[in-house]
Amino acid sequence: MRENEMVQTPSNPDVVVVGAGFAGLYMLHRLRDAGFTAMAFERATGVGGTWYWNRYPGARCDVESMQYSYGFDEAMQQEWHWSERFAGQPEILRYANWVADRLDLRRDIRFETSVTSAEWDEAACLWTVRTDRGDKLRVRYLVMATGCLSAARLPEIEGIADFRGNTYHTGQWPHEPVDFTGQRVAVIGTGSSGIQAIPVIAEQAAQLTVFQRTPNFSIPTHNQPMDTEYENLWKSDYSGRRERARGMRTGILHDLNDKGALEVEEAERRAEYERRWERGGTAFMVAFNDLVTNAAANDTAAEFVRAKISATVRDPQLAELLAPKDHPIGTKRICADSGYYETFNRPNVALVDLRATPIQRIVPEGVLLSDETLRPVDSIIYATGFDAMTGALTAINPRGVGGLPLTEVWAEGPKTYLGLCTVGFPNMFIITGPGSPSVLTNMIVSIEQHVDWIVDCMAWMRRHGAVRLEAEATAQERWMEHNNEVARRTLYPRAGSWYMGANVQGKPRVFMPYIGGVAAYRQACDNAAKDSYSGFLLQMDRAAAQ
Ligand code: FAD
Ligand code: N01
Repeated sequence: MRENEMVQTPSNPDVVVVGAGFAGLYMLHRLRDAGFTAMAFERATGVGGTWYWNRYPGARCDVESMQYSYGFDEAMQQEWHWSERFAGQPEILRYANWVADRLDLRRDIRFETSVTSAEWDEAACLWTVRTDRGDKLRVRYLVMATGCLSAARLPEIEGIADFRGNTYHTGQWPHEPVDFTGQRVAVIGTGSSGIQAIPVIAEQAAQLTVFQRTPNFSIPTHNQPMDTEYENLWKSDYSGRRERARGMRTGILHDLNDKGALEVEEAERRAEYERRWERGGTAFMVAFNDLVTNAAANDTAAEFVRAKISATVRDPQLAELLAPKDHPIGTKRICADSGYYETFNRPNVALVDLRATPIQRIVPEGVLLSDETLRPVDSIIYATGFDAMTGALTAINPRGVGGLPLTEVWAEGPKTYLGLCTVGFPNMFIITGPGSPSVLTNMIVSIEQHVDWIVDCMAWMRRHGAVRLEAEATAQERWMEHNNEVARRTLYPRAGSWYMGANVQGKPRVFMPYIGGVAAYRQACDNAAKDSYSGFLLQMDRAAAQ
């Protein structure tokens, strides 16, 4: 495509935002309010990010809808009504569209346009950003709202392209309804996406074969229509509740327990797990205050869930295969399901244990296992996840000071100061980047905090005539050391999870999100800002001040 030197409106805005999910949308809104001109580029045809792409059957949030929504506007949060305790993907996508319309955001978003490169021009203190439509923009600030779970990943299995039937990835699901009626369907992968999709697909397909490499822990959601009383309770003090949520470790207002699992008698412990299992949802993991820090405490929760699996799945051999034993519960993202384990009691559902018989290759007729058994299928669904946290950033591979590409700078794993900025990439901000709490939290709470901080920072720079801001190497080093140290205090590094980069061959194994909690993290960000952006190098240019 011929290069279109400048996009038209506004020509060379102050800021380019990449992505129009919840992060990009709120970013555009705040930038506009603060008097900055901005243009967002979005690969999709519409807004919503995660909820635009992940249209697989059963997709829904696992943070309660009353909390998994923006909290920045009282009128909006009062007006929107969620129909279920945990909303499904279509409803969350409707919500994202409603927000975009209500705030009139679309006029600053270029859809069906991917940002393909970004280069820092040190002399001019500007980013040159290019898209696959030939746009070239020169902007002061680059904001990566590219998403932590937006780079869908097909597994390294030979022969994927040889398959004669239909192939799907949960993270790139078609827009038109997919009908599996009468089909033999394979689902490869049993993470959160597979676990949500499997029960729904099992109801439609003639035969469903689940290919499981690692069993995962899943807690039932017991999803239900929104209880009006519960909704009203939230809305009677929405802003107060949001504020309290911001002070929680995960950004979620949970029913916390300040006791350790081993401080109580067995009967009390079981009763607590039972109560949370019955209530449903991921609050199971805060049943006691030491489940992710103390292996013996964690074992009690893991054992409880394993017992639930064996009580649910009628075939004892199958129950055994579905029971996770290779990682502490919660150290891989805990799953939330609607009838997952029950699905394995259906006559049309089979499990293939890939630990015993790995996939040899995909062949035109289906899945060929290492023992030469062929599982013939009509459709294959890859529920194989994402190149998480870094994949969408390294795909753009911005070039910073001296033309250094991000892939080189992050060759041993992502390094950031506060998860927001990285040394060598001035005026580039990452929303919910590695080194921030992001994926360990209610992401919308984390997104709002990042966006607010970034826009406040840009406004401060404008007021003080600063044209360049870059993370300081020592501040970044200290932050990364602190990150590693808090991660080491937990059981998380014991799991081969995507948090650790373990799901992508050759990706460095480092614990990417910051596990010190949303409240402590917010404090660190606020302290840096209050201290005139300590930990950042600033370059002043009085003439450029507005
Ligand atoms: P995204 O929603 O991923 O949006 C990023 C956008 O950037 C995408 O639309 C992408 O197309 C675009 N983009 C990326 N690169 C480029 C490029 N180079 N050029 C142009 N556009 C680009 N979090 C929770 O807190 N609670 C939940 O219950 C929850 N459920 C989830 C369920 C699923 C199935 C998945 C996959 C994730 C879930 N998450 C959940 C995490 C979820 O990703 C976040 O909550 C949130 O939606 C992220 O918003 P975002 O705007 O940061 O990123
Ligand atoms: O991806 P995953 P996901 N052969 O990486 C398997 C969010 N989310 O899309 O564990 C065979 O978790 C892999 O096996 P193993 C949430 O944050 C939330 O499910 O590597 N199998 C694993 O079972 C979540 O954590 C919700 O051994 C292969 C699966 O594929 C994140 O998104 C819903 C394989 C991938 O699991 C990602 O979830 C959905 C291979 N070669 C998503 N390669 C909610 O409920 C991979 N696998 C809110």
